[in-house]
Amino acid sequence: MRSYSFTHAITRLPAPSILDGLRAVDTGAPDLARMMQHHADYSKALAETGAKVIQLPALPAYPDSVFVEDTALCLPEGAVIMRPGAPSRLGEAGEMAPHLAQLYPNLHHITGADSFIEAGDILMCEGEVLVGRSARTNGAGIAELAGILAQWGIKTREVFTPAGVLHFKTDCSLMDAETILATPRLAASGCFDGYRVIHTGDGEEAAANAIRFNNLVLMAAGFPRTRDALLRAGYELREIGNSECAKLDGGMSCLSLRFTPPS
Ligand code: CIR
Repeated sequence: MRSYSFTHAITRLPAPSILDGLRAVDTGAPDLARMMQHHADYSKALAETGAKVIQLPALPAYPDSVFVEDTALCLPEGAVIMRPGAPSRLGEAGEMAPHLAQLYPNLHHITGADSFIEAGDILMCEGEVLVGRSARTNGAGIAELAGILAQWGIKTREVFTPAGVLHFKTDCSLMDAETILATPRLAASGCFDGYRVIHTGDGEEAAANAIRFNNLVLMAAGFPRTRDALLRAGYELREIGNSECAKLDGGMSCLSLRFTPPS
């Protein structure tokens, strides 16, 4: 299953400059030591599935660089380096490119001066790729990505991110080829019609950003109603502390690139 079976993940250690990371609402300074502990738990869970986890060093020049997901989309056919819509994050994409170039002979780049796209807005499903327009991702960015994916025979479907939500995947995650975990406000848009949808629990919208990685579902700790719904559905869960990344609007998906490079 290309949408959740992976041999590799890339993570990046948080830097002390994380204190300057972007956030919609200031709920207090993230605690770097606690974030490092959560990050270690996260990497350990990924590795537990048998995947190779490549941990890149901290990049203090980019306060949000721990959120590597936004820099690239990696598929079995090739990888695409994004053009983040947040000006302070634009350079993170170039920092990721040489690492992916070692694994992908087929490395593409979003290049248009008016094209902006962050991979937090991209949900890779089994038979299609959903891309949400957001404050970080615009029509030109989506069109450029869709052109690259079309060369590989992959269908792109544009969807909308709810107002005030950072990224499309802030509000949803793929659980398996047929199943999406989503907030009721996003699922109500109809974008998951045809999929089985598991709703996050009442008041637990922040649990929607989870990941399926091989046999495991990694979810943020502290959301008992969503956890129980996923357990009832039969998923093998790992709850990971996310209190510090949450202060920066980050969650489980943001912390890694997950992929199987071409052999
Ligand atoms: C930002 O605002 O860009 C970061 N503080 C959080 C990025 C989270 N990334 C993601 O949802 N993929």
